[in-house]
Amino acid sequence: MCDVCGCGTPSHEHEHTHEHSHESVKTVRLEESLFKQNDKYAEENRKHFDEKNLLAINLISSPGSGKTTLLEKTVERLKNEFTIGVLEGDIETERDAERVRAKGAYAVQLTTGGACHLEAPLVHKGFHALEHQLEGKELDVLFIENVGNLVCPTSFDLGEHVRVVLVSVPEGPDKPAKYPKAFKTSDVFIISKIDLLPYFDFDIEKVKKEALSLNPKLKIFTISTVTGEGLDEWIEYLKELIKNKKGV
Ligand SMILES: Nc1nc2c(ncn2[C@@H]2O[C@H](COP(=O)(O)OP(=O)(O)OP(=O)(O)O)[C@@H](O)[C@H]2O)c(=O)[nH]1
Ligand SMILES: [Zn+2]
Ligand SMILES: [Zn+2]
Ligand SMILES: [Zn+2]
Repeated sequence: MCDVCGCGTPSHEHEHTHEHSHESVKTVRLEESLFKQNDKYAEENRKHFDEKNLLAINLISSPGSGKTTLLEKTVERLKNEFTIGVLEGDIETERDAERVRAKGAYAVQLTTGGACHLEAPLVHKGFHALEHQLEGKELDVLFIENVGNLVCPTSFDLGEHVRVVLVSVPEGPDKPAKYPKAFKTSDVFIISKIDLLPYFDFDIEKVKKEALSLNPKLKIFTISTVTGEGLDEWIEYLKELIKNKKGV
């Protein structure tokens, strides 16, 4: 699945049975240096964002949970008041960046070319590329849409201030229990596509309770971008955060 973290690499098999201590040591070292490098850049990113009083938000979810659609609606609602940047993480294609650009955001597509998550060095590069588009303007908020995946992105700090995890109603109610790290490391939980609740066996209160049992600090929103339900609360929350960050 992933060229970088090797999350989909099959373990090798052969006939003899010697211990693989040398290989496991190498793997651990590689992982350590990968995370060290990531954390160094994450701190650098956060420093850049803080120097500019810019609020950075990292959105993670399974593929197709509605991250880009929510960003389209969010950009529509915030663009008159704030300057918005978006970094769009995908394995391939420029489509998501084009979608949010069409709504009025400055956007840079980050294609990972195989990796199923974003890492801080690529975000750093993308942020500087985004700055070149601004023509002297200052960003107020930066959304980073991670690659659709509920596992790997949870292990990589991108320098964000707020991490948001989305689960859409058709994905089913078992996601918090199955992917606890996504909920433990996030600040906000969005249940998306709630217009589909009549058609799915999805007990919202139970899902909220399960998520809160993993992380009592989670702020929870329930949203449909089709009916617009829940969008006001999300937008008000963002406005408050952006203003606080700007110190106004
Ligand atoms: N019914 C319903 N469909 C939605 C809603 N939000 C998004 N969708 C649909 O869900 C599909 C996926 O939406 P995207 O916004 O592209 O999802 P994503 O999370 O950005 O997908 P990836 O970038 O591929 O991970 C699209 O067909 C959307 O129209 C919603 O609130 N209700
Ligand atoms: Zn998307
Ligand atoms: Zn990965
Ligand atoms: Zn830099």
